[in-house]
Amino acid sequence: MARPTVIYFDIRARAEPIRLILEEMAIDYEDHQITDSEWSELRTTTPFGWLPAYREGDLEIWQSHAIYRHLARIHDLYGTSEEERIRCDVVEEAFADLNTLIGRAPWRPDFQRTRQDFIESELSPVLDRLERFLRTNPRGESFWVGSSLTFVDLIALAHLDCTGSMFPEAMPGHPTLQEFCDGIAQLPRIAGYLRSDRRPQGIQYGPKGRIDARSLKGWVAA
Ligand SMILES: N[C@@H](CCC(=O)N[C@@H](CS)C(=O)NCC(=O)O)C(=O)O
Repeated sequence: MARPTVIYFDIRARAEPIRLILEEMAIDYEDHQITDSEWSELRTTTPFGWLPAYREGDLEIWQSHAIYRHLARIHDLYGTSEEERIRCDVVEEAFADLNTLIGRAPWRPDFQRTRQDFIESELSPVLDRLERFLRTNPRGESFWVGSSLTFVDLIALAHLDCTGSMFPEAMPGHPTLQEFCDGIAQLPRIAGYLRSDRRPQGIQYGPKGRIDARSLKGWVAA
C-alpha cells in the first residue's frame, strides 16, 4: 500500500475518523493540514469544493464517508455479515447527523445565549437515541456492531469526543456512551495517538475561528 495522505484543515472534525482508522491499523500516513491560502487555490480544483480528501498512490477520494468505507473494506473493519454491514451503515449515518448538528450549532446567531437550550432540547435527545441504539447491540456495548472493532466505532469515538469537548455538560447524562468512548480510547494504538502531538488541537471551526481543545473558554459554559 502506498503511503496515504490525508488532506484537511488543522482540525479534527471529518478527518478524525480517517486518522483514527489509520492509527489503529498502524499505517504510516501524511496528515497534510492545509492553510487558508492553499485552500483557496486547491478549492477550485476539487470535484465538490470540500475537504477531506485522501490519496493513496494513484487513488484519490473526495468524500469523507467514501474514505471511511474504503479504509473499512481494505482493513476488514466492516463487520462479518450483511446484517453487521447494514448496522455499520446505520451507525455511520447516525454519527454523520450528530456531526452536522454539533458542527452547525456554533454558527447559529446568538448561539452562546441559546446554548443551554440547544443542549437540552436538541443535543441531549440525539445522544439519548444514540445511547439506546448502542444498547441494542446483542453482543454488548463495547462496540456498536458485533463483538469486535469496526470503522464506525472510530467514527463514534471521533464525534462523541468532539461533542464532549464542545458540550461537556451533555455527556454525564450518557454513561453508556462515555464508557464506550473510554473503552475505545484505551486501545493501545488509539491511546498512543490521543496522547500524541499528531492529533490536531483544533476541534471544529466556528464564527470566531478555530475551536481549540486547549482553550475552550467561550464554548463551554462559563
Ligand atoms: N460531504 C462532504 C462535506 C465536507 C465538508 O463539509 N467539508 C468542509 C469542512 S468539514 C469544508 O471543506 N469546508 C471548506 C469550505 O467551505 O470552504 C464530506 O463529507 O466530505
